[in-house]
Amino acid sequence: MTTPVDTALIQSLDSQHFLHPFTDFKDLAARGARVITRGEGIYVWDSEGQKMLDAMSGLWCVSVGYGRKELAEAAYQQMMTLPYYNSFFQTTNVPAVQLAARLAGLAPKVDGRAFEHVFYSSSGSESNDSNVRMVRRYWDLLGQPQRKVIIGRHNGYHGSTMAGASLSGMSAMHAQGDLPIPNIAHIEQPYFYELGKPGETSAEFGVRAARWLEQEILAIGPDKVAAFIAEPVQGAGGVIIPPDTYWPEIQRIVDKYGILLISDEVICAFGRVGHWFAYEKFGYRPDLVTFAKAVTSGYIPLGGVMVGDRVAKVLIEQGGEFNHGYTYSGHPVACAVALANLDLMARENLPGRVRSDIGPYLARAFTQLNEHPLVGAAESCGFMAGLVMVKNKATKEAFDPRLEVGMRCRSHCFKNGLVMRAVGDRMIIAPPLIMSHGQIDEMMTLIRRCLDDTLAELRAAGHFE
Ligand code: PXG
Repeated sequence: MTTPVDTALIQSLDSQHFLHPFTDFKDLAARGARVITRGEGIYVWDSEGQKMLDAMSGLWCVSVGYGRKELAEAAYQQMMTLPYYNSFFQTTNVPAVQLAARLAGLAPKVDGRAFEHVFYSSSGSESNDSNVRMVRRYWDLLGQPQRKVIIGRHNGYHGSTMAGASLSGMSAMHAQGDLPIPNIAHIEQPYFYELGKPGETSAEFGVRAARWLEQEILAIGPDKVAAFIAEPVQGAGGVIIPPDTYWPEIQRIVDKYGILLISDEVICAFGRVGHWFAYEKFGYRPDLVTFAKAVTSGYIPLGGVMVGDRVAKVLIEQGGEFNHGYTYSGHPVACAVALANLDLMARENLPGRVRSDIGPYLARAFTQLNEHPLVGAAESCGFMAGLVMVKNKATKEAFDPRLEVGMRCRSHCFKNGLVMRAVGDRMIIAPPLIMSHGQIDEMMTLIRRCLDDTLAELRAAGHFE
């Protein structure tokens, strides 16, 4: 058991010394941070002893749940054997090589194209920085240095470094720090609920949304476009699931103009949507795949890029130094933990479980929330799901953003012992992939309770009929 924690002391030191990510520091200092002290299975506990069902897997990462001793053991063993060595100067290490080979084996070939190579980093953001560097190097080597523009999407999330935040399509992030950096463009997201036209089917919308890419390519000039980057399902943007017609049309367009396709699978890989890699589910052929988070189930930082044959061949065969890399590229302890994590995922068949058991089970339960008076639309993909709370279901009228309905709901979640994330008025989940049916039922009961409590609060304040 853990030793008791002096909550007031930790909160005070926290506000004195710790600047949290994506946080209003003044506001947090006034409220005090919740101190999370322990995790086991799908639950976490705070320093006051409150138990919470973690429907967000930490931050989309703890896919195998908390307290898995195999992962701690793998880290311990590797630290005792070789805690660190670099891979810069003609050296390598065993776990980094083994993991690269394992990942290459897990990434399915599509139309004969394989992913035989991995470039490592320690996070999703760094991996996308590596993508920008690698994409530009690729086109330089092919004698097309004018191909510099990378197209992302509004409300996409690709990280928080200068390049990661630039590829992301979040206006609040761009507003702070003169972003995006040059040669990054954005198209609109495939969010049917908000952007579908009256009378349009989701299939029709999916094709129309994909064609925004073609319009942007033509506006920029096809010979200037280097790559398109997108998440298979937008995570941080609010679990925005594209219509089935979206990805095939995107594939047609990138093929037509010969531009590289980057699948940012930092959230979607390693079972989240029922496959080791999400491009398999959606049936497209990326050239680069970003990964991080669940590759170690968040137990230790690790990220990277799966480099497909098309890019790897040029980088390797043309030669010349690629002037890019990190101290921790191929960190032996992180790679050893990833290997143990992937072993565990394979042993427990987590991608298969999501695909044919708990994914469909969650889908049945979650879509029933469409009947709730507050819910405009509720849908899931694999083991991630999102719903939008609206003022009027029939007209899709949104709440006044100043009411902060999502944050109100999130407060009810904490109170009821549930961790659920609010993105505006969307409530989203990405629970650990180890959940039993009983635990999914327990989570759904909590979600309903939180929606009911939010509804009662809005009604009492006269904000809902
Ligand atoms: N790409 C995607 C698709 C992500 O979801 C990153 C890149 C960046 O990864 P790092 O490891 O640099 O954080 C992410 C990260 C949220 C939230 O609020 C989501 C992320 C990170 C922090 C918060 O949902 N995703």
